Amino acid sequence: MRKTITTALAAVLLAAVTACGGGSGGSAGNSSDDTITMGFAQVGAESGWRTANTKSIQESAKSAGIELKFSDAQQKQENQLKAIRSYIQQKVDVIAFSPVVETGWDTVLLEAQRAKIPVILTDRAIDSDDTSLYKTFLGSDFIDEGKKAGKWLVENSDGPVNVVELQGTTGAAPAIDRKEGFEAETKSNPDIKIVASQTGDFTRSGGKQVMEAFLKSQPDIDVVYAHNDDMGLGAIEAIKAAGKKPGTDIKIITVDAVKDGMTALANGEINFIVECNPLLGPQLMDLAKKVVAGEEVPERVVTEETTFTQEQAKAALPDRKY
Ligand code: GZL
Repeated sequence: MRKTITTALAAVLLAAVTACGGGSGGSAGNSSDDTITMGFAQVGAESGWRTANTKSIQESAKSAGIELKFSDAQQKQENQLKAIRSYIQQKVDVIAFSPVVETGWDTVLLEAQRAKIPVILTDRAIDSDDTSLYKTFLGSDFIDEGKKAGKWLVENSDGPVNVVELQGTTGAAPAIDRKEGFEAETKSNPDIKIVASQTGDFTRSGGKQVMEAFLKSQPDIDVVYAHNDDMGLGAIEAIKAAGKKPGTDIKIITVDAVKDGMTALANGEINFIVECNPLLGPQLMDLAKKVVAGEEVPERVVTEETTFTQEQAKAALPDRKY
């Protein structure tokens, strides 16, 4: 009798576990049918780039038939950590996120691994020795972006050049790497000096505040290198308020190429923009389907992007998607 009860209990338990392990590809997903559920932990809504990136992810999930759970961390790592843990609790099929900073992710990603939920990094990378913590990283080469900015300056300057740098969020991969790339490219020219460098946190208000301080503390500024358009646009406001002409008295180089930045470039208030493509949604959804199905994916997917001069911006603006 006891044996019969035990066997029946085991069968019930097995059925329960199998039901919880629903979702396609045998992952931990809890979707009742084959619909993939993705938990996405976004950095925030700090810039025009982020807005375009969020729109791309949300629209692509809809087109791909992927159920999207989405959170905005307001640029705080603790909020991203909370969101990822919530997705683990909800047993989503796949987690994707753009790490606001490079460090502090190993523990939560181990929790996802133990829960058998695959993770995809998009936009920004993490600094971890354990590459098994995520399936792939889809995003730009930020060092290359910094090099492109530096190369333009080397090719378009003659004699001593004092540069002030508006850095992105402290500890963020794009901030660290865009600085590294720019310095690597400009160190070949001893006339180019970075006389001041401070974070504006990738926001327009941050760029304006830091530029106001630079204009007071630096007697002779020739160039602003801003790690994104939004900080560059904030710097333009500060430069104008100080009675100077942005793009002429002080040249400006930025990264992103969002519509507001491209408009300032076309108007001559910015001099050069390095593109950083935010439209990662379609590739992310393709990668998610492969990962959930247990298919192999490349460890690194680098997004394609270019650079813009004033003339190129004028030509590109009418068709610009973001
Ligand atoms: C870069 C992205 C950066 C953008 C900023 O991939 O992480 O964050 O350059 C955004 O505009 O805030």
